[in-house]
Amino acid sequence: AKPAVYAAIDIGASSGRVILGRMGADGPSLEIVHRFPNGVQEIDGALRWNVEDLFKQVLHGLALAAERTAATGERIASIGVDTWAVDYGLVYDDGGLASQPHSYRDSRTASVVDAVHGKVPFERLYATTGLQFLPFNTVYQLAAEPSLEGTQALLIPDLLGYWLTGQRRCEATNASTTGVLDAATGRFAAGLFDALDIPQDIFPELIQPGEALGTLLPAIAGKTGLPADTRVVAVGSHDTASAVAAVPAADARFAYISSGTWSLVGVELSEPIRTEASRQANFTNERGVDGTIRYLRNCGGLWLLQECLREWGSAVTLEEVLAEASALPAGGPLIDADSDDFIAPDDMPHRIRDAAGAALESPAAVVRCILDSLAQVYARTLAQAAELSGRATDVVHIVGGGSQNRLLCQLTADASGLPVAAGPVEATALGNVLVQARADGALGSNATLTDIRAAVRSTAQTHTYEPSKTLSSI
Ligand code: LFR
Repeated sequence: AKPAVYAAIDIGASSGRVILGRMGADGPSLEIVHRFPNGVQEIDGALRWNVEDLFKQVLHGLALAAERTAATGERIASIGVDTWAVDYGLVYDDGGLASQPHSYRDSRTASVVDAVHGKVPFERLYATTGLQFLPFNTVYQLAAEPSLEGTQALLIPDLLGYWLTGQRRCEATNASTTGVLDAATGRFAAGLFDALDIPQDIFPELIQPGEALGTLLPAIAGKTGLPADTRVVAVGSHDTASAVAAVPAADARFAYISSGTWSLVGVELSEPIRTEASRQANFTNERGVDGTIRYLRNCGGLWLLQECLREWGSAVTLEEVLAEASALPAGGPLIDADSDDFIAPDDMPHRIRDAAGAALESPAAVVRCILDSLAQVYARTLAQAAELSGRATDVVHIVGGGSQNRLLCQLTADASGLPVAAGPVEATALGNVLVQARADGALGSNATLTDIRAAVRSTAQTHTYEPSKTLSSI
């Protein structure tokens, strides 16, 4: 019999993909069967995701995956869904959506943060959840809703899973970004719900990565051409959890940067850290696959570059502007790439010039400023992560889109003084596929995260950047 195939639905802030993952004799391989754009849209006076459109794209991708596997005689063993975190759709009892889900980039929470902290001071929130303050954490978004009555909040991957299977659950790694999950127990903190006037049943029951969510609804099986007994399996549905699961680290002495729209910079721990120093440094304790703690800081990311490229249009290509930026001298102007001022879309080059207090005359100068600044943030955050956690690190793994940005990787090695192992670019999809494969028994019995990472290492291409004083080597 042909080996089983796993379908990963992986949707980020700027694009989504439906991917087939195969477990070959020498490790996993991926085939992208459908790619579609995503982005925040101004809908009904707010920044939102058009999640109904995304679901249509998902179904189209699954139909292509069904065709593809029918042609090769393969069988799709399961489907897993991951997306960005914190955002959700409010669903009525009858399954209808109250409105298109808000994006975390919408400013609606600005006016409610104080009221939330008035009910439960941030110190207490952090002592329980260990979650870093971000103005868009789910807890603030819920407070900004005109009404929660008669609805349940389904995080975006859970919403897509519900539409595929009819089953409502709240996947645990993503639940850890809501701001109401207890970091130590991994359960919802009932006391916080009461104190914040959030209905106890606003989220459905938790589900852990690797557990089966359900099988396809007959209508979905009909639309996609997949067998109705095709299973949907919970994965690390927070994209960062899947990415970290697929960091190709050989031992525990590593730090990681999941570098995409955002940069998630940190280490993997077995217990949360909720000290005063950790709170001051705004470090977060998100949950990873197998109950691990992703002790990290959410830092600014390639969003700044993406927004500039969007503004510049076809006149500027990424490859050319990166080559020019690499040729510019080190020591140029810096911005705080981490500032909340860059969360909203539009007019990014202008905002960066303002923040830099420099003319930054060419696109290359703007790009160099962004990348120098990101590398500074990375280096600072890596040092903090090591200090706060006591975890010694010999290497920094950069995974995701940023792993392909050679200038960023080299600047990070230079600024941090640590070797950077870059890749795989598709860590998130690999983490999604491998958690499914493990649940299907394809990694042997009792496979751990270490085995998942060994599987990634067997096929992933990584490139190492040694710290240097000059950029002449790239
Ligand atoms: C990355 C990510 C981050 C989260 C941000 C908003 O795609 O999931 O981990 O902080 O998006 O959800």
